[in-house]
Amino acid sequence: MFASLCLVHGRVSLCAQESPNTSCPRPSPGAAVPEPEDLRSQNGVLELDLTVRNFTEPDGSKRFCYFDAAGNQSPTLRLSPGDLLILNLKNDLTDSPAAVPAASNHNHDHATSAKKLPDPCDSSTMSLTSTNLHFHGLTVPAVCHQDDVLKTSIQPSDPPFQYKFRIPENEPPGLYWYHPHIHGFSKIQVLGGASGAMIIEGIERANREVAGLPERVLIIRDQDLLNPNSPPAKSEPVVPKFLVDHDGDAANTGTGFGKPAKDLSINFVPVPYPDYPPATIQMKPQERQFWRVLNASAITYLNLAVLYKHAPQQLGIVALDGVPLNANGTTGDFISWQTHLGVPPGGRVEFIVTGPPAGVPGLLVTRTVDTGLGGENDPNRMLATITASEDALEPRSKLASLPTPLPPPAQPWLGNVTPVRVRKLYFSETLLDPNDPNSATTFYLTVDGQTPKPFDPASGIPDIIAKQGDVEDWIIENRSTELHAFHIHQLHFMLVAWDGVAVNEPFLRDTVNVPFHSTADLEYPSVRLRMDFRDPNTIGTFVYHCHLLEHEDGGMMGLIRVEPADSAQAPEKGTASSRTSSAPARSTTNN
Ligand SMILES: [Cu+2]
Repeated sequence: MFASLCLVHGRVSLCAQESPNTSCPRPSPGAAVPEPEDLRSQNGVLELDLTVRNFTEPDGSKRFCYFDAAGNQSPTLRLSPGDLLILNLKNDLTDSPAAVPAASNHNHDHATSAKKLPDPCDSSTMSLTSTNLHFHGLTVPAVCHQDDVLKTSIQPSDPPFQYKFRIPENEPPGLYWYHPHIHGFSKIQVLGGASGAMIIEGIERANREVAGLPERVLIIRDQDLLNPNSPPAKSEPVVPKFLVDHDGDAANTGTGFGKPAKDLSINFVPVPYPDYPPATIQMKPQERQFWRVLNASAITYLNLAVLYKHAPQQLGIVALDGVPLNANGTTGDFISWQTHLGVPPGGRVEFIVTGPPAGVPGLLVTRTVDTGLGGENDPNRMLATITASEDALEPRSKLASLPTPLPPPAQPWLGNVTPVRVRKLYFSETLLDPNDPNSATTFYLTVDGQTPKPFDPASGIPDIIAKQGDVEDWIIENRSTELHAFHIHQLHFMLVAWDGVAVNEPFLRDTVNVPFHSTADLEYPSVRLRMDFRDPNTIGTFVYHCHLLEHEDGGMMGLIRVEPADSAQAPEKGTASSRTSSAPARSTTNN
């Protein structure tokens, strides 16, 4: 069932639903791209009630939706650095299948006890109806009521659970997001639509090129195919055969065509296979706008392009993963002009786009991404038409025209800090039956030298112990034949080298692709990342993982403990001493 859109204050919006208790309304294919509702902090505080619900729609699709108190879905949370967020999350999920049994030494018996509910701050309950929130990209502490995802688990019987923390004063202005992070159930909830944007205000203070621009938040999500049994459109070249990969998704055809692993939606307007009827965006002719795009897909990579009369347009990247591109403080109002923008699941890209001239048809598309022999199929497809019209409504939000510049960063640029140690980690996969490519896959993210095993939520033993205040280099290898997206909570990192070639990007990321392995490779593909543990909030125990959520749910996750600077080093998994190189890496290219 699709809900119609409605006009609120003259703008297309997702309507506040009359009965959000009975459905999870979504726009129809081809609809105008609605803007998520904005909830803004006032007098330094944003307090809101958010309810998560799930429904099986008449078409059989499983949806998960966040509603605010007014019934708006997935509102955008807008706060400034220093503001207080108070978010009361009510879990109204239903239809619990059997909960995943937690490890025997944990308090799993609580999960089935009607009388004695587990403390949501110390619960190991992991089921389809458990939930919590991760604030992706924020450098806030990984503690309960803030950004802990390891022990925090909220059950439907719990009263509203309060998230309460201050946005750090030094949080870079940009696009962040919130989504559930229950191990084993992240994919189904996010794929069902449980995600929303969060904006730390003030990007025009970091880069004056965007001052005064109208801004548009676009959230690309993926979902199960609406028409899984349809043949491809007749306009497509014939692709030899359809295979299914280890995860049961349509396998990479390597051609840019064929059945996608998942459908995409843009602000919940579905763009279903096989014809990809585009959603619609109107702009005033040749108007400059600032587009803030979140890839909230569970497994789908994006490679965005804007085409006018089939010609790719220049898109001016201002920020990636919530951090302005001029973050190293030396590049002024730097903008990187590109004709296509790769965005892994979990990643964000914020860019300047100029609307088409009157009468010129425009298209927002995602081009194919080669995810490797073992990867999913992410073919070329349309997302939205862009039509120039003098009558186009302005987006709801506009950046300030006369911003006060941000103060310079208090710490030395990460790229100028010598790492105190180098660690190597690697992504790998094994098949239950090595001779059967369709047998079950186990996913690993292993510290080199340790024994690969899937993430065990009950273990609590860190795979890596780091010190607060340190900067380290991590080399992440990919020993599997599919692309993975490395993400770590609580901090941003700098991409130092890509596949052995120094890039020394003058900006930061929190999610990065790690290229897939081919049998012809002499070495495993890798990225080298400079990891920043200097922020006082980057402390405690938290996770790093692949942001393809079926990989994360399947075990491709590890645990890091960042200890206070003055603490004695405790052992990591296995024997710690042989696991890390203590030699400082003076060069970023020699490894
Ligand atoms: Cu992965």
